[in-house]
Amino acid sequence: MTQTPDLKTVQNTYARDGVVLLKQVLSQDWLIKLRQAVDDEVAKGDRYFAYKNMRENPGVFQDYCLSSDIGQRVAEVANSPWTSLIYDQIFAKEPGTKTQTGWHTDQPYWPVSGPIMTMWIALDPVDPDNGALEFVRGSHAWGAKYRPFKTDQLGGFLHYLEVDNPDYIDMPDFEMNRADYDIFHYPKMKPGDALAFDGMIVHSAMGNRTSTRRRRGYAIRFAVDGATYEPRDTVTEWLHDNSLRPGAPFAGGRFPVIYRAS
Ligand SMILES: O=C(O)CCC(=O)C(=O)O
Repeated sequence: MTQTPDLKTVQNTYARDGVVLLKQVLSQDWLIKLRQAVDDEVAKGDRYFAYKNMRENPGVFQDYCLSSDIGQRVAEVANSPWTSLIYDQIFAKEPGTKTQTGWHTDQPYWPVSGPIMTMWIALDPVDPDNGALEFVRGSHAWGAKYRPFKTDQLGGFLHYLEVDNPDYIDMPDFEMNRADYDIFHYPKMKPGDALAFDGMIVHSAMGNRTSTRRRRGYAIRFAVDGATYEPRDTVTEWLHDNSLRPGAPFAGGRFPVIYRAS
């Protein structure tokens, strides 16, 4: 039987590696509701990256973000006195979707500096056959701000954005040079398990090589203590909020504080 690690171990792993597996974050009730909500959304037939910010509209996603214990979980893992909500996103890699989601870091796509956490919640069993996420261990701590890029439907590289912006550096070819990096994945996630990972960690997702097994992931992005609002360039515009002052804590306005330690 796998033992659930204590909170200190979880915090240390997250701080050291930039990612940690959390067992059974969802109750059965939320799992059923979120699966249905994802299916309703995906039935609209949009593109892979388009299913985002559902939590801004009333419904299951908003209910989950605002009324479950997820904000508290985030605060605990990050050792933060508060959590605010940035946005949510569905990643449904359906059977036969062989494309690898390219290596990237998330944070350069958002108007924020400082500590950010994604909770990527598995709604199906996830393993290397149907699209496990891969991480470069510890890369969140490198301080490398990689140039954002445009992708195709499924996350394959198309071209760089902000090409003349000296704030960014080009990303090494992690795929070609895998042996040079400490790349790892969690071999098995159960429905309801979550990966908590840092906004600066280098990661990708394998293709879904199965012909029958779905791989639905529900990712929610959160800010924690130390995160500040930094509206920078065109890439991050869709998350701008003029009610926040540049440099202010990333909390309030469009990004409600959903948990505060009492
Ligand atoms: O689930 C995937 O396919 C990709 C997830 C990802 O890259 C992310 O959540 O930042």
